[in-house]
Amino acid sequence: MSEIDALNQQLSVLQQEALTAFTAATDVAALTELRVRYLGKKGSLTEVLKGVGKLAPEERPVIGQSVNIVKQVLGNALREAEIALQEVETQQRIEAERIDVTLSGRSRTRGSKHPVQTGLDEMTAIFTQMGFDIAEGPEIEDEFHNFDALNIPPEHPARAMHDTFFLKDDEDANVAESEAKPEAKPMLLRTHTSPVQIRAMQHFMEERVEPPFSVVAPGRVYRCDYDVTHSPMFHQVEVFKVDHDVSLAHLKGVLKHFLSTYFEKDLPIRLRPHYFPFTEPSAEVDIGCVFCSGKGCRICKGSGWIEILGSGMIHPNVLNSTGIDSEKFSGFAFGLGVERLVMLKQGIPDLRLFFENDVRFLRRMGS
Ligand code: 2U9
Repeated sequence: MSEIDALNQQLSVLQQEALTAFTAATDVAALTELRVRYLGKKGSLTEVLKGVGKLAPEERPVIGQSVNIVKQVLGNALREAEIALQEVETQQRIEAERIDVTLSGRSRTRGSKHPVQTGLDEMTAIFTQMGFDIAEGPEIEDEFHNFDALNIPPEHPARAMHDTFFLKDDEDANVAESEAKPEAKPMLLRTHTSPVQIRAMQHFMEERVEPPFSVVAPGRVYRCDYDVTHSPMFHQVEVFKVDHDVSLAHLKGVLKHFLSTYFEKDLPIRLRPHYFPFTEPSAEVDIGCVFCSGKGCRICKGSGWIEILGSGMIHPNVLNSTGIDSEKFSGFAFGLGVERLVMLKQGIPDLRLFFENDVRFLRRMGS
């Protein structure tokens, strides 16, 4: 047999052998190995090419062409086999990962609104329905808005350190201790939402808006206190109305509508004289006991009445401090602790339950 015939035969055997191997491969990785073995730089085809050197120069291109054809045939066969195997592997993966739609679903636990937030929203809504505007303000306040403007004198016990959380000087200005200015004004966590009312009044005056002003201010407040009925953070709703000739009768009418709507029954209310620095006259407001309907029980300590909030006619000094002429205008204001009202409405015995995050409580009370 001539050299060229021998080489051609070698090529044909190689092609057959490779094609058989390709068909037998069961995965893409095996095919990759075969590609290296037959078509790689050190593969069988390269081996065959080494024999070309023994041929006469005019025979060489003939074999070269044959080698190229074999290369092409094998390349095509490899690609086809690869596509087929990839398809099989994809099908196998789909099969393995198939979702069983008949399995029962995994349920997600649903969150709910915190009972205090529900109360806050319900109360605010009653006032917006009566035409009051909602006002919000900063929880970090200065002494002017939290105390001075509200006619609370420097020696008043509400200013004492044990009631108010003051911020350190360096926290006020948000600068390093070494850079803190000694004259920086003291800042505090607001102890009531009244500074929001002051800011609202100032805003109206700056914008040259004339009364009537009707504002409801809901929000978080802070006092250094913790027991069955007190928490260092709690929520207040405060309301004020300023206009010509606003009287105690307007106050009582708004209170009566608010309390009967919130407690969902026609409750008797009474005003007892009291003292607050920011109102004159001032009154504490009681409702007929929601538990015994006024007959007298353990909750109302036999009196038939439950103290619910503080109120009064805005002190002239307070009106004047924001630039409202107290000779021309008068106003009423009242403030309430949201947690206390929610506790009474829902029969919750301990204020601390609101802040312990026990899901059994939150699930039962959530909405
Ligand atoms: C302005 C003028 C007067 C709001 C008022 C009370 C009485 C009051 C307490 C109830 C329970 C706070 O959460 S609590 O401890 N509030 O007794 N609040 S009069 O008087 C104002 C507010 C703003 C400009």
